[in-house]
Amino acid sequence: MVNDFVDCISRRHANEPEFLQAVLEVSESLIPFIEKNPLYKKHKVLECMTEPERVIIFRVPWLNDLGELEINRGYRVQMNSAIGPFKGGLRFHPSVNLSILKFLAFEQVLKNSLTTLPMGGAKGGSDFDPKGKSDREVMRFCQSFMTELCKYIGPNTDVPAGDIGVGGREIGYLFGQYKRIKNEFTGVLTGKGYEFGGSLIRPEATGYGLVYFVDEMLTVHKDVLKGKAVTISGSGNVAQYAVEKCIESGATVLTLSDSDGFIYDPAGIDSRKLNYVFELKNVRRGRIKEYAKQFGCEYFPKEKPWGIPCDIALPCATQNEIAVEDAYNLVNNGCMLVAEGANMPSTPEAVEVFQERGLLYAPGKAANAGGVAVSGLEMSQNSMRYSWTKEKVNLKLKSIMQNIHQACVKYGTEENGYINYQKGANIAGFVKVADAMIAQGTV
Ligand code: NDP
Ligand code: 2IT
Repeated sequence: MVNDFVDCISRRHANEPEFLQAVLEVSESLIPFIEKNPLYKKHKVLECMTEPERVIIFRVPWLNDLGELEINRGYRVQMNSAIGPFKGGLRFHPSVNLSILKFLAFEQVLKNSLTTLPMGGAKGGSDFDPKGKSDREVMRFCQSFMTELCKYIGPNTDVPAGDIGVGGREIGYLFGQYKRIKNEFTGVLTGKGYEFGGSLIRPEATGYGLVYFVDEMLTVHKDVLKGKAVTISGSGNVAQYAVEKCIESGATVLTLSDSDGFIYDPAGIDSRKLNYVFELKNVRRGRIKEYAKQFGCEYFPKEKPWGIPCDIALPCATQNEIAVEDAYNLVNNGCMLVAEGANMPSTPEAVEVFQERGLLYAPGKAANAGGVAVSGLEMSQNSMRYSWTKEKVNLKLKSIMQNIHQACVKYGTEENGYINYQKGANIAGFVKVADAMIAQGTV
């Protein structure tokens, strides 16, 4: 089966490298498991899961501030609805294409299953670049995007949220347009403002959840975050709240980055400096190099932070940001744990290095599931027309991250005791979706 499946999938998706990468990574752990469970083989579940239920591609025309017409491309990949309505973020970034969104939607299916909440998997977005655009331009773009997307989503059908380039501002504009067109106030998006149905802790959830997961990984080895040196990439939503939780746990965060370069602050990013980052990135929408100027530390243009010695690395920017040479740098400098805040930030060769050298390595679909988990909790609160306190949502988030960790240990512990979190997350996420697909006769 291994060769047949791999040959077939490689041929079918030769022009979709990121999607192929994600599928091959998952199949490596799943195929031996499927071989031992003939029902999944008989129903060709994996073959079926790698074909989206539906893909929507559409034109997004909008007017810039000069009154000129601009055209972008919009997408929604509705990958799998076996265990709940389609669910997953929207990404606005010039690199967005079908391959990237299919990889993200495929990962989302397994991730959402791991949360134990009833959510299928999807991803969408556009090649629109919000950088350098005025608020009004972003608003007009979001309105045009939603004018088409609203035909295919709904609180019981498909519930989008944020991802790269889509935060509270964009979700607000998208929600407003959906409400205007449909004349319905419903939980059709998550990550909304608190005043109009957003859950408390949703903005914090991915970063906090990542650090809760790291805590669990360390606990297995009778170790703690306190006193650890941490390198983080990115400086957006996930990175910011990962820093906040690291500070709270007594760890020292040394780096942050954006697509232009990274800052190295040997004294550590404290709460005062983090407040500066919040304002810099979320209000002024400036570049991370301004941090170096403000606090008198080093800035490395066009470089990634993986050469800085650390105990723990948390990639929180984008896919394939840790190449094999970065992995060797991390390992040779004494890094003991890598947990992915971003989706698929480590290349397959980098993951091999981590696993061969016995690092604690957690893939994004397990470690960053806190974001979509609290999105699931936002959906529940919207259905009840009720909202829970910060404390309650935070406790639920922590318990979900602990359960995901447990599931990884259950399915991923190898004979020599090494916890292969990648294998554990893939199998644990797969089983629930596969059983639901077979039961519904969808395969
Ligand atoms: P943001 O848009 O808030 O921040 C993204 C950060 O990553 C920015 O600092 C950005 O720099 C940097 N970045 C983006 N693309 C690139 C690139 N091609 N090369 C280098 N740096 C880049 O996004 P999020 O923080 O929400 O998302 C970060 C990662 O986390 C993504 O992989 C996303 O899929 C994943 N994720 C997000 C969740 C969420 O709830 N938001 C949930 C789970 C995972 P610049 O500003 O220069 O572009
Ligand atoms: O990759 C992800 O899990 C997200 N961008 C969050 C998706 C969501 O629906 O909250």
